[in-house]
Amino acid sequence: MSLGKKKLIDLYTTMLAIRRFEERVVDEVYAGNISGFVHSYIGEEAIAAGVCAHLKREDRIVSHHRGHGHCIAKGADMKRMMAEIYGRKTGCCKGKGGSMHIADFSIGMLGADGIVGAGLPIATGAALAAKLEKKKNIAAVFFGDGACQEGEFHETLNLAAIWKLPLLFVCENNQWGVNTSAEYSLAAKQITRMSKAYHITSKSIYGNDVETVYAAAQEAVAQLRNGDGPYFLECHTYRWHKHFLSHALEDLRPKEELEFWKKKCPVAGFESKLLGQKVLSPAKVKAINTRILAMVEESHTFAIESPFPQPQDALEDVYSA
Ligand SMILES: Cc1ncc(C[n+]2csc(CCOP(=O)(O)OP(=O)(O)O)c2C)c(N)n1
Ligand SMILES: [Mg+2]
Repeated sequence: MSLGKKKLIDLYTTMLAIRRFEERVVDEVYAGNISGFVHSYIGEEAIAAGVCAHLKREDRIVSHHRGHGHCIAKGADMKRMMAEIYGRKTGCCKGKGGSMHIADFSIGMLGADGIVGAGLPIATGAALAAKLEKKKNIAAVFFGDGACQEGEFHETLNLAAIWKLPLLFVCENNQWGVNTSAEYSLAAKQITRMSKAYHITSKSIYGNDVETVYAAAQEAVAQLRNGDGPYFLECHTYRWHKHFLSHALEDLRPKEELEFWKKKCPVAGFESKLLGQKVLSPAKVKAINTRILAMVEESHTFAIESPFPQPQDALEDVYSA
């Protein structure tokens, strides 16, 4: 598959935007400027970029605790994201959610979740809604290898299969859940063995190559829009940072493993490929980088200059049935 120059540069730009945004967040967390738990998506950028490139604004996604990349790839406003991470009133969720709960319904981002696996049934509802709306819209859910050990994972696979829902399962298999390896904790060993057991079309791919992800997601989304039921995409990848950003948390993953995967950086790898193919020039790379860094800086200024919510705001935007 040969993508046009514009598409290739778009994919690169999305990945770089995620990377630069995340790098700033990492720095701010370690400087003690951001409170709460923050999980970095660095190292996994190709998945969000490659999948979301096929989604329309009306398609809905549900993310997980490592969700900043999905938000950016789906078109979220960086300023409102950063403000949310800083717990400010101008944030996507008025500062009440923080890093792990960024949602923006206007772009089809239904939210992220601190409860492992909790996004799966929510996405099932979004896919059911899409099916009932009959507009050929779809839903996609991002989750980790750890979520595949949850009961709701199986319930979701089962319902999506029997109801032929337009639901794209995107498993970001970074091989670890905190400090427990998937090799130890997943009895099925290969995650797609489980999805195949539910008769769901499944594919396992290398998730650090954005063109590979893009091609696989294209095939998956075509099936979903055609009404042919769910699709399961397992993407092999690796996170570069500790489970969450903290001086106190230990990282028990083997150092050599991390170094091995850092050499497979999705952003640097794609950049050198595009430079080699003359799709990008060094000047263009510099210009894209400068523009993104300015956006990140602007988002940061916007966040820290925004007010915190007030105690009485806790009673707004809540309801009881
Ligand atoms: C139901 C539930 N169990 C345990 C936890 C604690 N916890 C938070 S993230 C995590 C690991 C998740 O691993 P994975 O799904 O592979 O995502 P990753 O962090 O690797 O991206 C665990 C065990 C939780 N938040 N919710
Ligand atoms: Mg994991």
